[in-house]
Amino acid sequence: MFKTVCTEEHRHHFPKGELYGGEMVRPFECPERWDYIKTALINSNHKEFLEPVAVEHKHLAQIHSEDFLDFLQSAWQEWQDAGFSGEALPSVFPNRRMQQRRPEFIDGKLGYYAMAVETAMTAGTWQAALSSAGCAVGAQQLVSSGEREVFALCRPPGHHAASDLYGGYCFLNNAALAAQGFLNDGASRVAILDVDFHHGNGTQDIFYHRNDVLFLSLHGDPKDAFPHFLGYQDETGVGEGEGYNFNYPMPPGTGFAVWREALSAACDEVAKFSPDALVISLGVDTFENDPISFFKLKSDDFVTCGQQIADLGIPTLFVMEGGYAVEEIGTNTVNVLNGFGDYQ
Ligand code: 7XA
Ligand code: ZN
Repeated sequence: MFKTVCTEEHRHHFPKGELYGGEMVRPFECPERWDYIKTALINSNHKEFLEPVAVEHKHLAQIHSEDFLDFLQSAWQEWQDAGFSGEALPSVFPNRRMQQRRPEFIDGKLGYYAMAVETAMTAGTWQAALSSAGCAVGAQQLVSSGEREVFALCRPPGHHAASDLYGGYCFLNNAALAAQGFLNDGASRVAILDVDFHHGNGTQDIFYHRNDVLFLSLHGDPKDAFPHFLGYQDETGVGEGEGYNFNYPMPPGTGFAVWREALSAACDEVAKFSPDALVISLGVDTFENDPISFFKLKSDDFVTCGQQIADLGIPTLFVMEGGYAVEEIGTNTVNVLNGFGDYQ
């Protein structure tokens, strides 16, 4: 039976709009996702829910820069003080041959810290992001204390957030904070396996120079899929981190047979690394009916995915990332957990 760390505080983040296909639409990343997952957990007898911990500032600052944390906390107020009446969205970016200097005005700051434009901030965004990080770190602490498996039902998600970048619905990198938490609590090596449809660019970037955290990501080829500018196979780490980053990009239409081979290859690397703890960045937007993705996994495939991860025999923390086929998100998520939990 899985323990789940989650909180109603996620509801403080619910922007009305997302820029998609040239128009403002209702965000795909919406509060009902959380509701469907929680209901599926209860229906599958995973009924133990725990509140998040308060993440210490010094822990946040191990993963995110101080100036970025200041920005996230004050962005909404600054946006309002500037007299804007809509939700806070970036509009101008420090692109090629432009200065990488942080502007003073909030419109410029948003572009300086954003890696994409779909993600709006509102009054409760910081509170929700902080509580989501608290779910991941609270769940990590349970695993560090001896639990074999725990689920962090995080919302908003985190894997696109780098040390000083937000976007792709992410503000604080929940999986990275959890991995760092394992190290702080005595682990020597941690692996993060990202099975979300999208490349975990933020997590990769945070640990790219490091050899104490192995990062592996299975995802839509960046040639065709968000975040487009990171996630190629030849990104293998730098300096001490060389050889500790693995990307498995796959083309449109990829089904479970091919996806599973990539999962096996990634699991082989995890086993070689022999980590003390494993963090799964768990997105179920690999599902065949996901509205913004292009893999073809079926609901039952998620059970097999969980079993394959369980085979590693490593204490494991599942951190929720994406998944936008809202009515099936609960079943697909719980299928992974049940596959893992039933297979010991
Ligand atoms: O894992 N990341 C996500 O699920 C968010 C992807 C955001 C895509 C936005 C493209 N317009
Ligand atoms: Zn995703």
